Amino acid sequence: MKPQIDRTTSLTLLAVAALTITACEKKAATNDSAAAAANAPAAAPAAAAPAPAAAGVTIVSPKDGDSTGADVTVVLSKEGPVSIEKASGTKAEGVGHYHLFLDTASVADGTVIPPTTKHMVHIGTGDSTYTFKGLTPGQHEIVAVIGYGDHSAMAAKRDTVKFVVKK
Ligand SMILES: [Cu+2]
Repeated sequence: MKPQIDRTTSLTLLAVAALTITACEKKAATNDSAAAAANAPAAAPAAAAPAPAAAGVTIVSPKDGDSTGADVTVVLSKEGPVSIEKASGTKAEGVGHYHLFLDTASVADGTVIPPTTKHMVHIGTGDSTYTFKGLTPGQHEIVAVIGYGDHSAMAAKRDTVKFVVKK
């Protein structure tokens, strides 16, 4: 603004003066806000939101150590930023469906899970339950894994339960 002063009319000078006052008031207000913000951080760390939960699956039922009948309904629950949907055949980030491995090793993250067998199940409908029927008496293990729409295992938290089918 300074270089303009010598060649401006008094009217313009008035306008400039008015603008300057407005600008100063704004600046003062900003400084007050900044001062208030500067005082706030003392309380902020305690109020900080917890880190977002990682995507994963929990086996709600059966519970680890349960005794069951020959037919075992597995109930699953998801956590974190993942959407459980019908298998689409394509990989979309954050979208998948559940897979169960019964008494067999689960695949590594990123590996495509082979087609369904008695021991390897795709819950491709997007459901969160599946019933294994006619399990033999004795101890069994189930591992739940979320896989993408293309059935590749998602790098998400897995869950494992061991249970016993009664004689
Ligand atoms: Cu699948």
